[in-house]
Amino acid sequence: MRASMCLSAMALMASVCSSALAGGATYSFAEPSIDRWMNPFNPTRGYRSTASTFGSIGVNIPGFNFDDRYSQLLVGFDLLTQAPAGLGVCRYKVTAARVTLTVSEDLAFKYDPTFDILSTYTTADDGDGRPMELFGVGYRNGWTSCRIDPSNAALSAFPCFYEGNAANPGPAFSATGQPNEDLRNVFASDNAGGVLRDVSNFVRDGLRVTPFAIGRIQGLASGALVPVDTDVTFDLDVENPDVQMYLKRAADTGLLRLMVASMHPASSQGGSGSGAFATFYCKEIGIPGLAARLTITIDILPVGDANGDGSVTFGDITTVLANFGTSGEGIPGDADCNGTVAFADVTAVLANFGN
Ligand SMILES: [Ca+2]
Ligand SMILES: [Ca+2]
Ligand SMILES: [Ca+2]
Ligand SMILES: [Ca+2]
Repeated sequence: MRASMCLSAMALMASVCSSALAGGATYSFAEPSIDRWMNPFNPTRGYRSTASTFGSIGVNIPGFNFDDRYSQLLVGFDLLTQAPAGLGVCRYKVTAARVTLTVSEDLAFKYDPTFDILSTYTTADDGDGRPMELFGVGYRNGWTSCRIDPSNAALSAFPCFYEGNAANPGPAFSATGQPNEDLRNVFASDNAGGVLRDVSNFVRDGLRVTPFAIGRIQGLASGALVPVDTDVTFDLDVENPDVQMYLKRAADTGLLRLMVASMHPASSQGGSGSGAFATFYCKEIGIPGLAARLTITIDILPVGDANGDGSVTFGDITTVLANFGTSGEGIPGDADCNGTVAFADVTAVLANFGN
């Protein structure tokens, strides 16, 4: 509709249309809509003031068999409270996204700013600690993301994975409440090939996993113990197509959900300070600036922009032809956003040429 209006009045309206349709904006969220400690033995569901992340390699409790990424932290931001949602996945391009968390325990774990490859987990710690990692999120048992609104009962019940409180403690860890592996209702995923696979048991399954981001600490040396109240920044790898697709979907739904995880050993296995693992503030700490925050830059692409460079030019015809006959969500060449690349996409480029 908007595109045809632009076309019919192109001579007069070209500059107005392009400014209305194209261009990006940066949005900042001072705290998450939801933050929840995804540990099977979390009795307080969504309303703990801190949440820790650690692995279960080497943990052996008779009768239990935990996920490798045993303790995860779910953080979510309702982008739709600030950014336009629902334009179609292919209309969005996220050019930057940064999540910042703050450490709530003093000198509990070593700072490892680099990715640890799979083989370092199958033998022993590689000696320089474990990185803090950020992932996308997948669901089991019919749960899904909804806008967080505690005043709306329908949004604080199945299938919405909501933020619990003392009166309504939030969804259980798994369908049965069981803590064992492959059961968690919400799990970390790397969206490999566009598929939201559960990477919680990547060591057991031998998965080569690519996190969306590694946590970085400004001014702290690799291997140093991390002081309390240290900020950890996660710059999402928007150039990774799996990450970009996840973010495009999030921009379209208006709901971004992410999982913080690390393979730090649990405290029972030793380590300096109060525990060998990372612990972060949640918004229930009640102090502004300590819970997870997000800065995200979202470009809205013009209709007809088949190659996602922000304008509709001859290069988009080339991209349509180069991808002719392919199909999938948000793929290059899909100028009319219908999920396939066909002749109609050439028409869509020509109809919006110059936008
Ligand atoms: Ca919370
Ligand atoms: Ca390491
Ligand atoms: Ca283009
Ligand atoms: Ca198409």
